[in-house]
Amino acid sequence: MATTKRAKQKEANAYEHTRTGMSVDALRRAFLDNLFYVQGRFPDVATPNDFYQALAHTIRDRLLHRWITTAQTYKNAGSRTVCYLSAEFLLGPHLRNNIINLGILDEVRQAMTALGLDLYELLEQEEEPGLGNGGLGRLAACYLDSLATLQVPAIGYGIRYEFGIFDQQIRDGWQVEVTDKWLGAGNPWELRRPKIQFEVKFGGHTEHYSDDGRHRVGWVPESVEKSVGYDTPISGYKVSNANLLRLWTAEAPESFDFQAFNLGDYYGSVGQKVESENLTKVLYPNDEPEAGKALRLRQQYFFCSCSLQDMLRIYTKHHDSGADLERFHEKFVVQLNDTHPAVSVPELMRLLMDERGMDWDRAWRVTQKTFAYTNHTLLPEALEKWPVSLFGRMLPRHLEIIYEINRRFLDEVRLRYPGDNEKLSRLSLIDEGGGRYVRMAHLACVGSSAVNGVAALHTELLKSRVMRDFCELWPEKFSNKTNGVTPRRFMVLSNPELSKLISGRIGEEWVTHLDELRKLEKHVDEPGFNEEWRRCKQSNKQALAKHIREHTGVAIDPETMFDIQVKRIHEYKRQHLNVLHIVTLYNRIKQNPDVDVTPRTFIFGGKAAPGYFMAKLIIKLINSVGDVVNRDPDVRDRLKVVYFPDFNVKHAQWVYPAADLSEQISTAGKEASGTGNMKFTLNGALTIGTLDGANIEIRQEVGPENFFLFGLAADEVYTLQAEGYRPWEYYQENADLRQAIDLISSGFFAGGDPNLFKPLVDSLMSYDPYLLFADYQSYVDGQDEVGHAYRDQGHWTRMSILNVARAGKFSSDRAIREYCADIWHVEPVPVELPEQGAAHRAAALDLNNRKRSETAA
Ligand code: NBG
Repeated sequence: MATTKRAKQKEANAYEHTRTGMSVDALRRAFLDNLFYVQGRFPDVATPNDFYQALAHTIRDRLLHRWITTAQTYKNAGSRTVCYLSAEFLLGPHLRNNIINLGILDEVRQAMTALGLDLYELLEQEEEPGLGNGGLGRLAACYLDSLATLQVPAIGYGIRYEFGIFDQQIRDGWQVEVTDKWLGAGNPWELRRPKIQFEVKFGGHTEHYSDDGRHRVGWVPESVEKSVGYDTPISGYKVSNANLLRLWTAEAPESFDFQAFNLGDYYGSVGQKVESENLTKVLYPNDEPEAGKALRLRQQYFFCSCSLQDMLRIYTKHHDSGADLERFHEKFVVQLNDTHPAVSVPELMRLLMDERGMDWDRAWRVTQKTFAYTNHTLLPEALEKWPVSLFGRMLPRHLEIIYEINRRFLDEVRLRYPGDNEKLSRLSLIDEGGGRYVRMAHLACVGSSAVNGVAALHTELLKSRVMRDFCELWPEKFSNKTNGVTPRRFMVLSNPELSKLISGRIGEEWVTHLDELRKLEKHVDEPGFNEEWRRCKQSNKQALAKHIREHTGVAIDPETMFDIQVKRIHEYKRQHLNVLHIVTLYNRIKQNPDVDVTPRTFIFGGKAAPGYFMAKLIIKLINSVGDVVNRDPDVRDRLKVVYFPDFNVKHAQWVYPAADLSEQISTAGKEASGTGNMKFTLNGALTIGTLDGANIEIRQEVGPENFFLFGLAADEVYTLQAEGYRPWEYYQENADLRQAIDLISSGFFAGGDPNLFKPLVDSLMSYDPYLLFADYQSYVDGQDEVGHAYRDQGHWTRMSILNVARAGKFSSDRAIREYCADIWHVEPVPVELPEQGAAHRAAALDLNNRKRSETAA
């Protein structure tokens, strides 16, 4: 029975693939065509990159077919579109993801094999677009994936940085930053759209005047920049929908300033072009002080203005009631990914009022209904604010609008809380305490109809602390949307073996309905299954070991526990707490060489902001401790420390599937959610973690008995800080801690230099806001428990299976469904794909008709 069904399905697939140009033969022919006509190469002289490009174009063409059909379908449906505005999209390599989404991995592999090529070597050629720093940008990419898979009309809008996040090298234990030249070999996934071009003004002054009794405002800018859109298709998993990611780049309005050129100022005229194009040159690393980053504010405004102008263009074109902009929000809902796009609020007001003649009240109604805002951090230093003076100089009209929004808003507050000046100054969009600043989170909140946090605890803290006054004012605006990650990239793509094992037991439904993983629970005590599960992990560990060896020359042993911490390097994420544990184990072994410790390989990865001294020192510390530990014959077979350089999406895909233990050890209340924690869990790693961010929900789902908890809870952190945290006392009272710190202070890991790590130790011993010492003992105890548990491989594997089985909640599909239902109020619009030939014929017909009607006219 089942076989006939499968055979029928196979036949249907084969038919579908022929129909849509995805049979092995069609793929092979298209590949060769692209090699000749796009790359201009014969196989004999083609480089691996030529082969990659030819295959990428082959796949892209198949997506374009879907994409055009999707655009038509959405247009005809007249449905509401979600616009996801984000300064970062950390997409990761496209090729394999798109092949998987098209459901043609086998076909492509066969087509390449027939030509004597190895698909996996070609995949390795791809440079990933590193247009993001970390979790926030990666979340945006996961959400685009889910939006397309769920068939929701959506556009991602962002910036096409010429240089994305820097490439990281480790030299002598230190981080060295190297420019990321991701466009160097050409980007086959994007289409330049020279006609989708907008002007963006900067600087100058405003002029207020009366026109037929109506108050009008003109903005006389100092400079005008021009944008060009680049489009990348975003495929959904095994659906015909393909959405759009539109990234903006700045181009000089004229390649030359001809006037200056005629006057003989050749370099000056080229300089203007260089200055314009600098605008979208480079992504800013986060975790650095915002002050003085005028270019960053320029970038933010630039991409928001282009995106909103584009939406207005589409609105006017598609819903040809262009005059009726009062219903704009019925067709577009705009999600602000953190405050980076918050300047969209005054920009939409300006476009509606100054450029389309709408009055304030109407424009404000539309604006508020259009926007929703996601907050991604509670760290005060990460909450964006711009000096009023800088803002006014760059965006004089926007500052006026912000003042007016604020005036009206504070009038409302005064009515609600007469005489409460404290509250007024706490809520104001302008921070008046010591220098004047525009508070971007306040602007985003006032200008939006919905505000959300990214994990349950984070939303609670947002409501009760950072945005408390706002929540009191508009409780209905606030909600929680716990983050999620895409199971396509982070399971199907990066962990094919485990995916196959899972599908063999419970079918393939889980790929789009991750809750289905629950069905694994009934297999948990099947001895065969348990064993296969362990074999998968082992084989992924071998693969990672090989990969690390190729990249760093360091050999690691897949028989040891892989204890992994990969994420941005930051004091609040406490990579140095992990180091304290390593040093503690080292001391234990040195004191008693026969002591029983579970052999572990500690793997670290992550970039530090180039200007964040402490974070860079933490990297040096990890490498220095590694140097000593790895070389010491007493510990060599039991502890190993490696730094895997240049952690990015491509490398991450090797890491998560190979982890035994996931380190999620931030100080409680500091990590908004985390998404790496979810990726580890879904790949069968167990977590040692604090009650922070989404860890809390992971623990709830998988069960406390399958999670290693340690450390203070957020309220205990606040209490301790309020009472006065005295790290010195922990140091005095805890001999192991003292020994670890003393060893670092002595210069033992620094070639005898006691000054190298002094700044780090000083901070831990005095004002440390991340309370390492307070959590130290509890962490070491938790780690001992981990070491003990790992010895019982049967039980460990059981816990690993249960972690996966119960982690269905952490799919980005679930998160996007919640956004759709509660915030965006949008519905799926399924797309039906015509035959490739039929699509061409329809287009030709269309063109003929157009020609005929033009002739007639
Ligand atoms: C980050 C948080 C993470 C969270 C991601 C995605 C910023 C400002 N915030 O905890 O630190 O998982 O956002 O929501 O990058």
